[in-house]
Amino acid sequence: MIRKTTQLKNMLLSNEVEFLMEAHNGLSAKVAEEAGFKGIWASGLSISAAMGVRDNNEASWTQVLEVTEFMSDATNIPILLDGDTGYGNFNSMRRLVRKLEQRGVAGVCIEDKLFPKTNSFIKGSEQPLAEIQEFCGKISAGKDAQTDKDFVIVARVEAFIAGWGLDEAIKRAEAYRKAGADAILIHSALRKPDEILAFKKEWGDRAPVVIVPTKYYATPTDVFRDYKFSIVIWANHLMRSALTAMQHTAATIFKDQNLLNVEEKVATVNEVFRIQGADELEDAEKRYLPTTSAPGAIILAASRGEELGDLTKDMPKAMVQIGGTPLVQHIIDSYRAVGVKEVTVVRGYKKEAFNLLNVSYADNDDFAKTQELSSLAKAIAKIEGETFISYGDVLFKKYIAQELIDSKADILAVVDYDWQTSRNSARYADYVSCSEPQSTKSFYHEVLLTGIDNEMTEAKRHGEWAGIIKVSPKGAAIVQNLLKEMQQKPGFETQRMSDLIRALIEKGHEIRVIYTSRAGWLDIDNLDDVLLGSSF
Ligand code: SPV
Ligand code: MG
Repeated sequence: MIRKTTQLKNMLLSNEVEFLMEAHNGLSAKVAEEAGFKGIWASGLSISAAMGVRDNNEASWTQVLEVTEFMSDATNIPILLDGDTGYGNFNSMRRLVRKLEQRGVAGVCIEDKLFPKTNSFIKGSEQPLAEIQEFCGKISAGKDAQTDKDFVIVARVEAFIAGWGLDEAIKRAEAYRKAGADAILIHSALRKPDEILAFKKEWGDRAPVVIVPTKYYATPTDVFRDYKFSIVIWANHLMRSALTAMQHTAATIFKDQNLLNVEEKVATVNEVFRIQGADELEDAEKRYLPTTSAPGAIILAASRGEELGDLTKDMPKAMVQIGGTPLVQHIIDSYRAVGVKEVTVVRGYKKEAFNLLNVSYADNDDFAKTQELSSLAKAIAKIEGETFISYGDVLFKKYIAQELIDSKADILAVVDYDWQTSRNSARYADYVSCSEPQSTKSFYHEVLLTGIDNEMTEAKRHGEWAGIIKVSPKGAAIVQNLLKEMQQKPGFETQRMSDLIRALIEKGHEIRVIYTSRAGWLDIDNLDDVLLGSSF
């Protein structure tokens, strides 16, 4: 990319009339750039106004420098700073130039008035001008201080403003050119462009000439073209338009005491985010932030649980009270205890009975005709990042959730090695075989799940799956993809979690086993369990 200093220099030297748009902070600088302008005028009037102070050097030069730094960081186009009188003598000017170069500002314009200055449109004729030699020394000092050969110094002649006439203006401009100024800014407060046109006619092409048609705004731009001015500065119009808009908005809201008449007329918050570059930060976060976001949990709670009889007439099993709290809330509490943030409950039967706080819901409205995987599929987008998947009728101890969190394995399943002491051998159970029975070795999570089947022969059984799995971010992607694949095949409606686990094994994915005893979990299968649950 061409350096900003070189861009501004090229604008000064080009044969076309070029334009600088005023800006006074990072936001307005972005607005000017997005509108298509090739360069920015960092106006002293606008910057001071935006700061709520007067254009009389009430803001210190380093405060102005800070503003220009934000403007420079916010844009890719060059900035010409309105440097007033250079904020002091030749020495101040040297330091200013060096600091502006460091902050990426492409040039500075200084005017031949005295510090502290007053805006040219306030009693201009009463304003004293700088002594010519003193001002020339300031220009030379600035040129000697710059390290980038294309940094631009514009000398602003205030002879017309102070009422000194054309000859004085030309005399000063010529002295400043000889002192090293890259261009002359000739200023005028007349409503007609007479002074600046007379100046340009007399001056010819000795050096580029910059103008500020704030007062002679009705002059057609083609006149400036005909006279071969170099740069036209629209010097304060973003600040002034912002002022009008803000006054109107403030008055309307004050009067209405509501936002209805304003909302449609102001930029949306999303537009603010866009111009701030929020997208870029989001991308960068993906690249640079560690992906240890909080784990999530999906709880399958779509079924009625007929075995609980009248208890589930008006509510699903997951909402049945256990010790005064809904069953599923106990499960959520165990998850929260290990740092789970987002909990998704898949509802089906009597879904309106769910009234949990801080959970999101997914709905399997076909719950009567479908099985567990159809419910899981309703929350498929939530199988992302570290995720627990479990049933809405299985209580488990917090230490089990903690053990699952502590393991970095991609897919983990909790297995009850105590299957023989099942309270109710007639109930449905997902029996599993493992690479090894429970032993101290399983403490290190080295045991793999090798099969799952509710009709598995006793000889093969190492335990019963406790209805809980946990996946890492990588494991989540595996499960999500496999579920998508299974969804496409006939018979998906009747498939259970055990079918998913079996499919994972068949595809060669390792499922690590966390062994637990009966003491670690409790599935609520009948009224006895509901009572047991309150002391679990
Ligand atoms: C500014 O924009 O601050 C200027 C131009 O210096 S003028 O206000 O016209 O003096
Ligand atoms: Mg100014």
